[in-house]
Amino acid sequence: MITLYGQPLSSYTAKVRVALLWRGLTFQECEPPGGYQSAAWREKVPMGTLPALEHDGFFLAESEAILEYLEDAFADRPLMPEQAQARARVRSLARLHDLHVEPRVRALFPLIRQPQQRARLPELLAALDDKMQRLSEAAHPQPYMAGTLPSLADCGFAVTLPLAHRLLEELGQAWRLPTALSPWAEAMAQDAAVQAALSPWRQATEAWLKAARSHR
Ligand SMILES: N[C@@H](CCC(=O)N[C@@H](CS)C(=O)NCC(=O)O)C(=O)O
Repeated sequence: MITLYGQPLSSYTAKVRVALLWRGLTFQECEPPGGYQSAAWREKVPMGTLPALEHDGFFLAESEAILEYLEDAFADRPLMPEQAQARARVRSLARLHDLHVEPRVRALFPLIRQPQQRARLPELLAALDDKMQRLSEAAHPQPYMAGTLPSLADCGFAVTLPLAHRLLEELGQAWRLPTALSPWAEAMAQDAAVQAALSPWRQATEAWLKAARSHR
């Protein structure tokens, strides 16, 4: 039995959902026991973050560790190539998402909630575009980030880049991916598992944006 602990609005939860659906695994989803940021949740995940995964009594936090665990535990449905250097490249691109790109997207959230911060948009947009340009130079998608097949390197970007697009749209800013990433975006848009994984996250994001709009 696999349980994904998370919340619909959590993009890192959606990242793990992409991997689970790509693998065709059956799983249930639960909100964190006691609620997000609760003492009960911190007892299980000291950093208090989402998501976490439970598999037959084994409990694990941190999305990238979860993705690698699924790779080891369900080896018949790989999201990693076999060759050592190709595997390392997948990990490197996945790190690039978590450490460089996602934080630049997350930095846009305060601008949605607090219109007085919007003067920072040009600076934040330039920082994001710089990371996107570097990503396009690092990845050369064919059409997936690490080659011709989906891999762990795609899971985070599958959520974060639509999130960037949606947040910037909300901020009145048209945004386009670097041309080299267009085939990747097209592949994601046509991928049924990715779109199913994003569905609860999209709904929650729209509800959050609506609520943020009404509080301004
Ligand atoms: N490195 C963590 C990051 C997860 C993360 O930042 N999750 C967000 C929700 S999408 C969160 O829990 N934020 C609250 C916090 O950091 O306290 C992972 O990959 O699981």
